[in-house]
Amino acid sequence: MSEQEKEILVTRSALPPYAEFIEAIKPIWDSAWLTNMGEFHQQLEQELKTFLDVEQLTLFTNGHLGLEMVLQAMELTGEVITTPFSFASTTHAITRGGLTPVFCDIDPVTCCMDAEKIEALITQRTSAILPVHVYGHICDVEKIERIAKKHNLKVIYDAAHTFGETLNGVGIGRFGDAAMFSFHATKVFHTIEGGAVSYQGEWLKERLDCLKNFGIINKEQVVAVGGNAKMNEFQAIMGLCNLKHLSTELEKREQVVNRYGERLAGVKGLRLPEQQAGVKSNYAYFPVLFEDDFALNRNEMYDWLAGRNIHARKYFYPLIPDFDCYLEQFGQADIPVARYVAERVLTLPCYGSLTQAEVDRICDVILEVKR
Ligand code: T4K
Repeated sequence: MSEQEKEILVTRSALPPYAEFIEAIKPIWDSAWLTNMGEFHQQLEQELKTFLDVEQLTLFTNGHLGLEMVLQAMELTGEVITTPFSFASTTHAITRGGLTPVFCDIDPVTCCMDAEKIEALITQRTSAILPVHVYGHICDVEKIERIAKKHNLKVIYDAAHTFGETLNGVGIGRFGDAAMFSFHATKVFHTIEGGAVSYQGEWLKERLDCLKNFGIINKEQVVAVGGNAKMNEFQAIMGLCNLKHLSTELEKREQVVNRYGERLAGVKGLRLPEQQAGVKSNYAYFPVLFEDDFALNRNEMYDWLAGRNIHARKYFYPLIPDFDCYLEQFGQADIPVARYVAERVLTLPCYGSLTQAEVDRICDVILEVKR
């Protein structure tokens, strides 16, 4: 297969050198300790606390269960204001916890929840706000905090896309009452599957540690209806290895994003992501809006690229309230901006091992059709 025909997927997991991982897992054959908060689990938890610059952090076997369990730990009730423009996990965590999602429209530039539209959605039943730092773009954390304080609401950020990001030098996991990071294989930093919740305060640590281990606190006491969301030792070691190579991965991603910018900025009908003031980016995604004055609409462009073996993704389409499992369940959400973006956005391939030649090939295919 020639370079021009080689399949390019939206992302490709970064892996540590094989020999390094094999060496790192050797101690497991001596200890035979595979899971249940072992030595490597503890080491990764400590290293990530420092790396992410957060006060407290609890690891999970995936980000989704971390989100479900932090909502459970906070004993939320009633309604949770959230975004319709996200991965299924965000709303599923709310509904699986017996809570009702209330969908708030998004900001047209960041694609995060539009903080100006939150207050109009608050009712007597609202207990929390669950925004997403989508694509690694940061929500208006100050405004959201002001609203939450005024109405006595909890704020839980879905920070699945924001590993290692900072806002004005502050770790992104420090904003809100809690933040969930995903360490899925497709993320900037991964533990194969995995995730973590960061938060302030010892009380949440005890609850989360307990909930992720069936609600067990010692050999004879089960104090909560928990589940099994423990990260195993192989996952933790993958994380420890990947952490060592993260800065290289980020540098390579930055080059990919810069190259897209060089090739696609200023093209009529294309809207590229904007760098946010004060944000240290992790270059997780490269979302492009195909506006109405571009030669092809988003769906046509998706097919055009796929026909040339380039597999971009419609993150995030359809919107969550339009999923079959949610249709007509939560009333008509007033979300015109989210609808506009979801119809036009395509996330282009973006990962550290994507070469400049491959970025150029993707851009050539896109630009071949411009008016
Ligand atoms: N909140 C938000 C906002 C999220 O985006 C996510 C996860 C979560 C919460 C939940 O966190 P976790 O519980 O997952 O920790 C992928 C990921 O599976 C999912 O984790 C992620 N969001 C979502 C945005 O993307 P799919 O269904 O698009 O994955 P899939 O299998 O189509 O993979 C995409 C591409 O990644 C493939 O084309 C190739 C590459 N890939 C995939 C896998 C599985 C690899 O290179 N290696 C791999 O092992 O959901």
